[in-house]
Amino acid sequence: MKLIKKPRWAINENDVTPETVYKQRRDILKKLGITLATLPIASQAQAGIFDIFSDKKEASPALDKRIVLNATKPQQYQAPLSLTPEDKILKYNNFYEFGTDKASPAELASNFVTDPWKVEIDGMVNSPLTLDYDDLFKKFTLEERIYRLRCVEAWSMNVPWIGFPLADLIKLAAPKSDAKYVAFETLYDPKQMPGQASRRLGGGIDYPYVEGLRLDEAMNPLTLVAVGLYGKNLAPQNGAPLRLVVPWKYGFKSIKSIVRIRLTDKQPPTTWNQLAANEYGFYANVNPQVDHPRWSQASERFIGEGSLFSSRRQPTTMFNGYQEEVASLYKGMDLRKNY
Ligand SMILES: Nc1nc2c(c(=O)[nH]1)N[C@H]1C(S)=C(S)[C@@H](COP(=O)(O)O)O[C@H]1N2
Ligand SMILES: [Mo]
Repeated sequence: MKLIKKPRWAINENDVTPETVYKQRRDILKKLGITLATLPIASQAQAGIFDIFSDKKEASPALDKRIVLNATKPQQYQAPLSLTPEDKILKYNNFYEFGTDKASPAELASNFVTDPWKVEIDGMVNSPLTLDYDDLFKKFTLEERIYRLRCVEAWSMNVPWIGFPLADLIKLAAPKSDAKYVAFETLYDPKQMPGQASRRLGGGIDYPYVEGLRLDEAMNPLTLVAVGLYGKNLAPQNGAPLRLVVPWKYGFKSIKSIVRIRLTDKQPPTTWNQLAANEYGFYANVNPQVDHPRWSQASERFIGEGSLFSSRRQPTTMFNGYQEEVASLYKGMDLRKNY
């Protein structure tokens, strides 16, 4: 296993076997009828016991490389939701830069380089700035927040993110008074992102992936820049080293692996809207009453414990359950027109 230097913002070494992986391995040994007692003494030597599981499938490289983060746990964001298991969040992804099927990102992004990294905040601001990799973990107070994530494809997860309010970052840049929108851009690097090098693999999207929010949506306290989940920094497939999380909007608004954040006075173009404007709007607020042209949005498949396809169905709620926090942003707007 590759050893990674301990960054200043980390609180733990990364080369400790996580308890869950340890337990999984022990369960597998049990199923195979292997107990410590039945193994020859020599093979019980610490280093050797789990060697038969040291291929890529068992010891997920993404799990191994992640580092424990130090974060506060503000009470109002510790929602009593049942969490989606970590391995599902790590292995069931939408990240078309690494292929269009759910399993591809975890495989094809495993060597994606996220350190060093640079993110520029510019446009209509008085103090443009650039953040580097370490800044993402040191410059802002990191919080753990449990949020619902609702994909436009009608599945959902509950994720314990780690990150900081986007508002903290935007305030640092000091927006000019005429700025009205925030535009986001994902890294463009076809050498590393096979979906950008092939229209077939990348789902026909014109890269880089772009997204946008109205400035008041961006400044809402719920809008998060995530740098981690489940207590560790993000794996590449989840949008390392930083991605947006806008929990009251469909998942495609939560753009991954961001390199540029630009303040502007015009509504920015957004990737899925450009691809199919009648199916994906700029707002993309979760709304059980406004169906996708090809499927209902009234309910969703919650991805929890157990098989992906036996997951329970649950009703979808307005603004994904965050109406108290965000409904006022859309007062007087026709949400059927502004889907
Ligand atoms: N750059 C980029 N960001 C992206 C996507 C993508 O394909 N490329 N997919 C989006 C979609 S459709 C969803 S549902 C979420 C999924 O995030 P997750 O894989 O961490 O669950 O990421 C969003 N951000
Ligand atoms: Mo999605």
